[in-house]
Amino acid sequence: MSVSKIRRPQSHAAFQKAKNLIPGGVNSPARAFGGVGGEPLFIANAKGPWLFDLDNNRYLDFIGSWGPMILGHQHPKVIAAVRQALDRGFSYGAPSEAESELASIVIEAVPTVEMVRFVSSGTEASMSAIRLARGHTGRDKIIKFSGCYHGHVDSLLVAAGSAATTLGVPSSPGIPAGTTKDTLVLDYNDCQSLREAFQTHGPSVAGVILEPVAGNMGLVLPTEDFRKTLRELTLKYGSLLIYDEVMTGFRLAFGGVQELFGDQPDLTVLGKIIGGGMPVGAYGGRREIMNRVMPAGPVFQAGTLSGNPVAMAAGIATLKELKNINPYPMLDQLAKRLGDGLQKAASRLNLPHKLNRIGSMWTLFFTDTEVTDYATAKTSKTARFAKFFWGMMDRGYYLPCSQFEAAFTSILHDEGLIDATVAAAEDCLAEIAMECG
Ligand code: KE4
Repeated sequence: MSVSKIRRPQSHAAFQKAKNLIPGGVNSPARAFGGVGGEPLFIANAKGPWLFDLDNNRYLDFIGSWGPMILGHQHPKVIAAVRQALDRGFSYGAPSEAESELASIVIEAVPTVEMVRFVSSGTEASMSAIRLARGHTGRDKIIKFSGCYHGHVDSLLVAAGSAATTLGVPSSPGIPAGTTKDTLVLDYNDCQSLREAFQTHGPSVAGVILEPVAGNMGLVLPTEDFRKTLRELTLKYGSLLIYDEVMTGFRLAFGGVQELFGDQPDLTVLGKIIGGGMPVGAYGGRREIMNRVMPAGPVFQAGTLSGNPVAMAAGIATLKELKNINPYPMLDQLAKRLGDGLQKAASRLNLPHKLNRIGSMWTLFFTDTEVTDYATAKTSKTARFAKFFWGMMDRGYYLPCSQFEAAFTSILHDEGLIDATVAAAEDCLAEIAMECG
């Protein structure tokens, strides 16, 4: 597997030390560079659109903390809000008005959310939404889709069964078969298997959870038919439609995918941007459903740092700024400029590629197959992706360290930076084309 041409001794030393203290030297496998080889860089600090590693190399940041940093790093308004919050204390274990303030902003922004509960991660939010769907419907089965990731929720860490109507099996040690026996895994954008699954299991399906625009298999868009079939079947069988907008919420529009497409899910899962880089997750939906959550209702869910006042302050400042500047048209135009540039470069080199993009989320796949689900995403030549990843890293551009992740631009990725990225990519892709012969 290709790796970097640059030595980074400080990162290397930090990684050796971390590996002795933390499994794999990282606190999340997504950062371990497993999909691209080599060693993870250790970041010293970040400012604006830039990351700086321990060896004082500067990188244009295309992961943005896996989505949250849509305003770039250390946005002055977010910094000021966090500083003010710190002067009021870190955590109370009691309600604070900041929680209602962020809740009001989320409720006003997301079309189908009338009430919201804050937690500390997207995983907690997905897990709680699943529990609520089961508690609200009194049913057990959940449908998810291959390639969609909703956090490390036991019942969702499941490999597809052999047929569309076959219940899933655990995809990780440590998860009892009983935990995933009620989870069905279907293919994204596959309306036929969705119909089959509902014909077989419909009356026992509590909910269907999906990324309404998928980022965790690389960027994959839903077809209109898929979105409409999801809503038609969940309404017909009385199952809840759960949009996991942890990545897309406040990213693709202020009201997320459901604003962009006009969809009406029953529950919405949020995270990332709503914390502005601090640990915040949320789940929300119609009042009649959300009032089933304890202490208003019987469905249990709790958390020591849920609604943490400092995290709330970061989220409030971030969402207020997004509402104030409405960056989405500009984000779309600049990311289009980037995507068009990458496509032109790869095409000129006759390098098989597919560029999937929506707004400021994009993925360059190294395949000549249209990427519409996990199976087609996996036709990408990941060895070429790894070469691209390290070639761009060595030129000062930090891409997501996996073919199966979405890249993000921020409001600070201006035309000059985008054009410089395209120029670097042309150089990098030419090297790959040369090596491929
Ligand atoms: P967290 O528990 O990581 O806050 O959120 C889980 C989650 C839920 N839903 C979606 C659509 C998500 O993308 C995520 C987390 N995303 C990954 C990267 N795509 C986080 C990176 C990591 O795990 O370190």
